[in-house]
Amino acid sequence: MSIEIPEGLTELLQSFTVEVLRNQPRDLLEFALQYFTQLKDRETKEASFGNDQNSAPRPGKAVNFIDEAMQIDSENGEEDDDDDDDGFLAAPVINRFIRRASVCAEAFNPDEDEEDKEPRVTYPKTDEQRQRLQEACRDILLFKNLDPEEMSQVLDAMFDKFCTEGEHIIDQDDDGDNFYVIESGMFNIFVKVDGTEKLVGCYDNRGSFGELALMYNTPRAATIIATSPGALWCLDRLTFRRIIVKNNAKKRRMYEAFIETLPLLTSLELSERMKVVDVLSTKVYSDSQQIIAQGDLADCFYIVESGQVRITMKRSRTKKDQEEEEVDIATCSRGQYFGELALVTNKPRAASAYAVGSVKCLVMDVKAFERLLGPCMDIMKRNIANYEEQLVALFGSSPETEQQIA
Ligand code: 1OR
Ligand code: 1OR
Repeated sequence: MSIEIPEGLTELLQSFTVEVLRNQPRDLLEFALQYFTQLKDRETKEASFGNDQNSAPRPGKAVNFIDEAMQIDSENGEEDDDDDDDGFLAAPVINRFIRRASVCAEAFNPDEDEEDKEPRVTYPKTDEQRQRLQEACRDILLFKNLDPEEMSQVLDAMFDKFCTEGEHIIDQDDDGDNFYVIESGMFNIFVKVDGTEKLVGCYDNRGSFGELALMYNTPRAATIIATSPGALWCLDRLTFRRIIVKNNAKKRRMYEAFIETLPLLTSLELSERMKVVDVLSTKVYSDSQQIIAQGDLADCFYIVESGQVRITMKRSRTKKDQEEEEVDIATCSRGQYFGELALVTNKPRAASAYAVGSVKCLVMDVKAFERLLGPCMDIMKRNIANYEEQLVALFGSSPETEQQIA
């Protein structure tokens, strides 16, 4: 007796199996349901764009799509650590896709990018609007690693939104729709602690929010309420994922191996370590250039990627002498971090840092870091005890630094 195996069955099951093994879903049935629904949706979408005249299933092609769609673990919202090129370009949940399409004027040009099947979003802007937008986006960490073409696509896709005092821009636990860049206005951040909302911070006419739910496919982690009239620039979920999340995947691949070697982060889960990469940027310094100035306020810390960094401290020459000299107190090389002390103690910078030769550092913005990985601060706090011992060994006791460490 011969049994006929339908064409495509083997590939279909193979692809599904690969995704199951990659994602290790707890609920296999639910995962299968999502997988095959997305597969079918993709096929329907392609057919309606005229890309697929032949409506027979093409498992090989579909697998790529599912690769993108399923990279994020549907069970707990955590990312799959095994990212590949398209890994983090996760497709949106289907109903989101439909909702987005009805809200935005999307231009689709199938010739534009063969790889890129998602419709491009463009909101026309006057020169004046574009300039304001560029200004608002200048310091946005997530945009820092984009190439000019990607940045231009992001600016095209952004649209403005005016808000009134008291307006809820984001409610905790909702699904993520947009990423927001502040042009003007004040906003409070609330996080639920034991069922009650706690004010954990605010934005004052600058900054951005709403990236976490879009990056990690998780519910909104905080509530954001306008406390004054304001103007926001919004970037839709699809464009955010297509450009920013994909770009982060590149960055992860670049830094994966290095991050693995950092003692500071060894206590973190692999997925947490990869999130660290999402919030870091890089800076290059030339020989003797100052990286940190003692006494300055701090908003980031550094990890040396290459080169050496000299840490110095100002000291009076004698007890009576008003004149100060800078004394070398430490050197940091590849893999070591510095600039964390001010963040942990909430004090100005305790020392200065200078590049020795050319230096490349990973820079961690503390706010981005904290909202992702609060516990890492605790690890640093533990390490700070060492400063006190070294301080005594180097100079005898220094009340000023002791106070900072306390
Ligand atoms: P989202 O997409 O989750 C809410 O939507 C946004 O609030 C979130 O992205 C962040 O952009 C922003 N914890 C979580 N989210 C925060 C926090 C935060 N601050 C701003 N957002 N904090 C930790 C509180 C325990 C405050 C850290 C300074
Ligand atoms: P920061 O944010 O205060 C300066 O900015 C950084 O220099 C500081 O964080 C530390 O990361 C780094 N005492 C204070 N800061 C030090 C020290 C240090 N060493 C490195 N940094 N001591 C030297 C210990 C070898 C104590 C003796 C003066």
